[in-house]
Amino acid sequence: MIEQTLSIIKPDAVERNLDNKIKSFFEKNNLKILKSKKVKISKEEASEFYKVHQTKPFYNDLCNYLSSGPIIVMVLEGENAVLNNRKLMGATDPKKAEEGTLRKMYGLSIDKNSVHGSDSVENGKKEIDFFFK
Ligand code: IDP
Ligand code: MG
Repeated sequence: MIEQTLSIIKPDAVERNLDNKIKSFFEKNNLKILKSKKVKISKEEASEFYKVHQTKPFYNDLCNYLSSGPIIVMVLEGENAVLNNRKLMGATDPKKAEEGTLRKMYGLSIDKNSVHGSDSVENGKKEIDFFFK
């Protein structure tokens, strides 16, 4: 099934100018970049975006982090885009991510893990609307 998913290049990766490398990695792996923009969001917007994690101990740090610098938000499209993107990203903790995944290649730590990807088609739609509606 052709799906769409939201991808974010997080502040740590934007800061290190990894955006072109990450974008070509997606394109080489059957994910077409339909939309892309660089934005800086407020802490309030980050808190809204990561609302599902509001009860987690790391929520406050996570929202501070996502709003700490420019990010690049993208709509990716392709066959099984949600799962494909999750595989390309690798495990949340870069230390546990498989070789050849974005987080293994570029992630610095569990919080500065370079990329975000939607975890379902349904959440992908919500996340795409959040940034592009
Ligand atoms: P995901 O990004 O792989 O989908 P989630 O569990 O949805 O992982 O968590 C969202 C983000 O919250 C992660 O990408 C990571 O930056 C951060 N995070 C997750 N678990 C922890 C933790 O145990 N400590 C600190 N940050 C965490
Ligand atoms: Mg998640």
